[in-house]
Amino acid sequence: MANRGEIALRVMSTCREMGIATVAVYSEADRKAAHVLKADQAVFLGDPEPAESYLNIDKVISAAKQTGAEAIHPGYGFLAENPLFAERCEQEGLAFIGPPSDVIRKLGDKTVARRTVAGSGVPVIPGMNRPESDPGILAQEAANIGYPVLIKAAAGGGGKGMRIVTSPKDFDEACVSASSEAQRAFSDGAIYLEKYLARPRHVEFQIVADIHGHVVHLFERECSIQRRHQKIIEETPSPIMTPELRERMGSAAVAVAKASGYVNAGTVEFLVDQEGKFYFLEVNTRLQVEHPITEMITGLDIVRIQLEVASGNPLPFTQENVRSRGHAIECRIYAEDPEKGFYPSPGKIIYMQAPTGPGIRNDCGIYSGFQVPVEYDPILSKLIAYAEDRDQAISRMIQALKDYVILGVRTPVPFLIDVLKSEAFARGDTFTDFIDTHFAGWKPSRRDADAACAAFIIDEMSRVRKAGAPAGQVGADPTPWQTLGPWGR
Ligand code: MV4
Repeated sequence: MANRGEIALRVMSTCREMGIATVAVYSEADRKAAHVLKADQAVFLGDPEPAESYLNIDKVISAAKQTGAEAIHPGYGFLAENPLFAERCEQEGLAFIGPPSDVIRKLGDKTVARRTVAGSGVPVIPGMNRPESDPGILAQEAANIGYPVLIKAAAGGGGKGMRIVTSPKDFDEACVSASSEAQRAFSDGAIYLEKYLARPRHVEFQIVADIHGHVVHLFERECSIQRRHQKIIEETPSPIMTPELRERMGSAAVAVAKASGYVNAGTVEFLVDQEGKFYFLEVNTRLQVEHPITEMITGLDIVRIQLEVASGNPLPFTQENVRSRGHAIECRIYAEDPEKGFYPSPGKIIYMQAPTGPGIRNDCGIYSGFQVPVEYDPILSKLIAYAEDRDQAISRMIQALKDYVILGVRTPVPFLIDVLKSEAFARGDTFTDFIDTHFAGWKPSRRDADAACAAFIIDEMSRVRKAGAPAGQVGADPTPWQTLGPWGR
């Protein structure tokens, strides 16, 4: 398992079910991490910096070889979409749990992905299909496309190097800054242009494909609730989906996978505009953070499918007999302080208690006492709520978030509760500008009230204890529920 945190634990859970022995790799900062404790074997990689540990191809490959591993699962992030790593696994005779390296390379270049898809009849956002660095040609292309245009990095995704340009006077400077950001982020400054779709929805389809040419989609995920291109809440089904649109987009996703020669699990991203027209955006050649909501509505285990496909087995279902039922929502729980611009909030987990109950899943990478390192993405866990319909799933998620105790680091749980309680979310008004529109400058509503409530209870409790236990009270330490009667909902 060439990864850490919640995704490492999640993948190893399925491995154990299948009787597959697991090898964890870890850095100095993760000596006591949960994924190390859970694995059958663990190999130390080195210093905490990713370049010396989880991003170090030589160290990860040698850990696999020294333990006799037959396969490597990359998880998401780190080396998951690095074609050189997948290629190295292939050269070393290690099964890479993901697509072939040439497919990762092809789809990693957004202009090649657009060219590949354009030939398959799938709608692509109007724009360029080749990168360009000459300012004069770019300006001409922008005029042909028509403002507003979006400048994008050919080698990137996830919003890095993106610039929205609404008028020609800002165009040249925006190209320079977009290209230099792309150079810094992807060591490749190549940029290209697309027509900018205002207020789109971000809807993606899960794809699974085996080595026998079978390609099946496992329905959609609505991922529009994002903050600075980081998804916060994901759900399935999408509030905007109709059976007809699902059939068309699902077929388009399958066509993209077939045109790309895709194998294993992947995600085809689309943008849906205000008129309900959809456009191909990009393909993510990895298992996504939000895959659990698809597992909840289909009852499938996508990691198991990945391992079966990597073993050469055919998909155990067809498009006709795969079904979805109910509604699932995922909230990502990060060590970030929502009162300080969601700035990372590393530290020691002094105490945590995860919610449980019907339809609640918690893919968790931490435990009470764990020291959250500063070197990595601060995701702690993902909380998933499943129910028969959207309203029930929302209320189930709200209750679960209220029950989620994580002391020692700040998390966006109070923010997530307010988002899920909001009218806009209940309406399904989930566009990519949702957070900026409805929650810019959010502040918690109850902090002072909570503190006052706690102070009152403590004071009341000490008075009660001094006066001796009330009649009928069993045990030495009465609880507020026994001494104060119904209080604080
Ligand atoms: C777009 C777009 C509108 N028009 N492309 C975001 C990162 C990567 N997944 C592609 N993304 C977008 N591409 C065109 N032609 C809107 C997004 C987008 C987005 C853009 C700005 C702010 C937040 C966003 C969230 C999701 C998608």
